[in-house]
Amino acid sequence: MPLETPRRIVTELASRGYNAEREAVTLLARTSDPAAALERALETVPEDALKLSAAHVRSVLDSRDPAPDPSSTSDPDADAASPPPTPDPSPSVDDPSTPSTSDGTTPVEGDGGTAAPVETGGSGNRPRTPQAAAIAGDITGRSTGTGEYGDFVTVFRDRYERLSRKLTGRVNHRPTTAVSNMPGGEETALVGMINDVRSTASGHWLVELEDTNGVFPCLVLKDKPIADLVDELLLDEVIAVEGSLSGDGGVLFVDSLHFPEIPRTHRPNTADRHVQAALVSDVHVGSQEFMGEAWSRFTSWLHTEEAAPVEYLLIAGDMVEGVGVYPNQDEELSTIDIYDQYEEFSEYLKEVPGDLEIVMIPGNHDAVRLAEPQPAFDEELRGIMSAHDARITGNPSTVTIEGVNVLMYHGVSLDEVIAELPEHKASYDDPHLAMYHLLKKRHVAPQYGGHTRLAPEERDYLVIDDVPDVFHTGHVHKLGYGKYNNVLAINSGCWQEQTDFQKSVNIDPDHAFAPIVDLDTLELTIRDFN
Ligand code: D5M
Ligand code: FE
Ligand code: ZN
Repeated sequence: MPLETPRRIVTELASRGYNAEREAVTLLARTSDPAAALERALETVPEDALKLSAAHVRSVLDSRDPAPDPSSTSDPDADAASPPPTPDPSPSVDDPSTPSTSDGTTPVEGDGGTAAPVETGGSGNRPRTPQAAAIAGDITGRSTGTGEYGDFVTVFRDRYERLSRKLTGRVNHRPTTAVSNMPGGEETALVGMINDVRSTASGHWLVELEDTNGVFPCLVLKDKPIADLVDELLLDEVIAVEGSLSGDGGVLFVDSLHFPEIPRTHRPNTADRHVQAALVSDVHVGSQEFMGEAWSRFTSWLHTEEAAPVEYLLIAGDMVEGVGVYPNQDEELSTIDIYDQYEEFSEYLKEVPGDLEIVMIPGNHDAVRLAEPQPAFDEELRGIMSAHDARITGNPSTVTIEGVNVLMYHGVSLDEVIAELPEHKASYDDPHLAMYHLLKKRHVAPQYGGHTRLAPEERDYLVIDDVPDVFHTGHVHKLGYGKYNNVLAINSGCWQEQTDFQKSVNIDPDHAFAPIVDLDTLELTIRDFN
């Protein structure tokens, strides 16, 4: 059995009936041949000992002086320190009264991250057997776009076709050309992409809908209840409207408006055993504000008994700070070369127990193309991050772990949604509300052109075809979570303290939290490593 990780060492010791001091495990893990070191330690351990002590391991190692593992650079004392439990800072969570949520009652324990001493004797300590994650909807290796105008036509046509299919069962719509030829006063419906939204002189709303045939103007009267929905419309999203034509047949007066939506009846898939996944993002290694010590408290916790059910680690982009992402960013870099940043990130990744399955997608700070969908890290970067054999996939991707479908998307469009929608419908303090709108629109980046750059492809990889069970984003550096029609939405905060830029625009990041999802119940626990 390979013993390259503390957890494996712990498991092996447990199988032989030993407990171990945490530091003893750390010392063994750092040797070039942990299996041999462990054998030697056990050969010489006093017969009545139930616990392998660090002092004993040290004496065994000193007697033979094995070469230290050159891949390990972390501070040998870091693991021994237990961070004090920190109270839950009440990160944003759904108000159960929010009408758009099904129950809004995601249970949370905010008891803080405590790196407990390793106790291996308990029956709960079993070897991990994570299943290989299956990936869908990944652009990597499939990009065909040349950036020509024709590619934009193709990607929008694909978006329209796939999203309109989700609406056609709900309304009896006709193509815009047919509606143009109908007599005034008739009732009808349209399914179209939003071409324009503007207010009229009298305060009503004119929404121009475009389908594959043409464009048709639709009027939402300001005193109708559905007028409340107008402020959540984004350009290029696909909606359906029903209503009646004006006397001259030139405008549709809208009575009802529909989004592609997540069906309220959605029943999420769950794992058939007790197993958990840690969902993080925005590590930003290479930034002066990267919180290396907090990260190490998190990875130390992953080695504890309490974290034994955590078999998956999902990282939703911004592994490193990158270079030249924002003006004057170089003033806050601790590492200026992007490849050096990935080397450093890789060292932090090595702290994660080797038997966790890791899945990573890129973000806007990573060294892949900025336009979405973003392909996964290239061979050179994979080579640098190879130590953990992580699953490296594109942004967005749907990852199936233990039967649970997790849609991972970095989240640049959240800036757009938050900028466009009124405060009570989406804000940095409640990033999950912005995520709900992406679910409702069944598209991870409905409107592009501002923050969001779109790469034209043959297919719109950003359409949310299948309803996910969990939607995981990051980017805005705020923690927020809740359920939207039974889909668990989590925006996972960051591992970077406030930057000067963020200070200047009042972004107050939620850092060093690790949301842990129970894959068998989809319940959430937030762990605090501040
Ligand atoms: O993004 C972190 C958050 O901060 C996200 O909401 C964008 C915003 N941000 C950060 N720096 C800038 C600059 N310079 N301009 C505009 N918006 C910014 P991240 O992708 O981690 O940088
Ligand atoms: Fe980020
Ligand atoms: Zn980002």
